[in-house]
Amino acid sequence: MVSRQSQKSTNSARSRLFPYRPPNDYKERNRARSGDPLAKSGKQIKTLPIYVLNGPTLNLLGTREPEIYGRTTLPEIRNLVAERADHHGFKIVFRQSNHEGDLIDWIQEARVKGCGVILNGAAYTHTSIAIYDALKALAKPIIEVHLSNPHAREPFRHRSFVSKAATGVIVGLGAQGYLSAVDAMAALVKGKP
Ligand code: CA2
Repeated sequence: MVSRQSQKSTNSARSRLFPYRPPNDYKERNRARSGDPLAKSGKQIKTLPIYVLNGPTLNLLGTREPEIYGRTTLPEIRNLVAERADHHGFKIVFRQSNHEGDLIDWIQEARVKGCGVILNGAAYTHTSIAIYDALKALAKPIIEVHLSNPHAREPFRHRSFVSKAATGVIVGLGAQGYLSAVDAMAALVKGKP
């Protein structure tokens, strides 16, 4: 028989050892949001947004090389992603930068403020150990997305440091890949992939 006191100290020892327990956190937030009676408290728990991060030159989408990257512009992808996320009950933070450090700062921001990261790291995918390290420190679901299929392209695109840290990878589906990534992220966060 375990006394309430010793159960309490076991729990606090456990939470010191494992301060972050993603699946239960996600489930609880989600229950509270949907008004699920299993939610532990009557309090509204705010669901964190999905971070959708885009690397260098993706700001030029739709203007050049449509045969590789399609005709959809990044602002159009942003709107489609926001709509799809909303369908699943999520907000998004959607950003693009040509600078590696910005992407790293935003991945670190998502550790606290996001529920997961969808990342098209563009060329940094194939070069950046710094982004890999930032992703490894995230401890939240990560979906890697590419509009094209890098494996069917030049050999230097075959290596991805992002894939080594990613929960899942979606390539070669154009803008649709971002929407599939939102579907997958919603399922992961809700704990029913
Ligand atoms: O297919 C993808 O989504 C990529 O991440 C795109 C990157 C490329 O370096 C990766 O290997 C695969 C390049 C993004 C450049 O975007 C452009 C947009 C318009 C015109 C030219 C490039």
